[in-house]
Amino acid sequence: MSSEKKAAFVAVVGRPSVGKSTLVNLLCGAKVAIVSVVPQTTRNAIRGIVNRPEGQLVFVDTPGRHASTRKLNKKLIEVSDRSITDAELVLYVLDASRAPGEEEVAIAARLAVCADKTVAAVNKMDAQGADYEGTVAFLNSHLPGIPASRCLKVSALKHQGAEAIVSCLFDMAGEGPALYPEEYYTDQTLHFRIAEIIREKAINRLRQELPHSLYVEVADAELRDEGKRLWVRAFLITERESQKGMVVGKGGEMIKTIRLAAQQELNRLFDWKVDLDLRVKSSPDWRHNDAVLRRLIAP
Ligand SMILES: Nc1nc2c(ncn2[C@@H]2O[C@H](COP(=O)(O)OP(=O)(O)OP(=O)(O)O)[C@@H](O)[C@H]2O)c(=O)[nH]1
Ligand SMILES: [Mg+2]
Repeated sequence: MSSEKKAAFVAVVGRPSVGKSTLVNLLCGAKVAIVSVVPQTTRNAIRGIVNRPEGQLVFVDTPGRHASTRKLNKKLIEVSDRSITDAELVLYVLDASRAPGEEEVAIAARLAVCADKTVAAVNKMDAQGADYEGTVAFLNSHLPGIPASRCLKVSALKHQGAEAIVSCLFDMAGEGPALYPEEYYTDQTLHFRIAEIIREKAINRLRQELPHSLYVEVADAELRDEGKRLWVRAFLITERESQKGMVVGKGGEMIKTIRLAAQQELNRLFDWKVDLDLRVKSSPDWRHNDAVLRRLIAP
């Protein structure tokens, strides 16, 4: 092995809900990206950094690629496309427990031009009906450029298969200096991470009602008590005025549950004691508003 260190950006790509964010968190050994059972949870290119003696891999988690021409969805596809183009390597995540279908065929077609820089992670091997051979047969026919040695079995949920992925990607990575300081595991801003954790808690509790209609804005964050406490004011924003009631819940129960769950997780993630002041407001039709989308789904 050369003594030079390696470095690469790795775009993590696939259908919605295949487990990309769960896998990125496992690879990074830290909660970098939020996770939910609702498809299209991830809305940004989210970087998670892995430092090893061999060098550094920067995983770029991306929104699941869903075939729809709605404005928000088109933005999400753009984020995915840009990440694929910009990255030196691609980690293509597939769900072994779901038949491929048209959406998967479209993704394979998108990745055909970069098959030589792609590793396939066949995820959810723990799930009932997981079909590794079937998934590899799909890959062989649609992406023959990916050899069997780069089709890896994974269960992100059961923490299995991450090391093989890291080592395969380091084998393919080029030499280069680290892209981030070695103590970093993500480059997200504090405001963004807080907003995402709140959104995760909200999505997971309101998933029947309005997961896609929500976004979160952190209005203010301030250290208090000689830097021991972090006070945060954030807004959960619905698309319609009439949806606010659902988020608040009967007697304020729902917003309280979301606030406490978010606060608990933020206390685990950060060294400060977090005080979260969480409120609800509406921003009519934000999913069709270019200015809001630009702010929310920055590259
Ligand atoms: N059984 C099983 N479930 C998994 C595995 N990995 C992820 N999941 C579940 O799949 C669901 C979606 O996971 P995410 O990590 O949010 O999926 P994603 O691909 O990032 O989804 P989007 O951001 O919406 O594109 C969650 O309920 C996860 O717990 C796995 O290895 N096995
Ligand atoms: Mg995700």
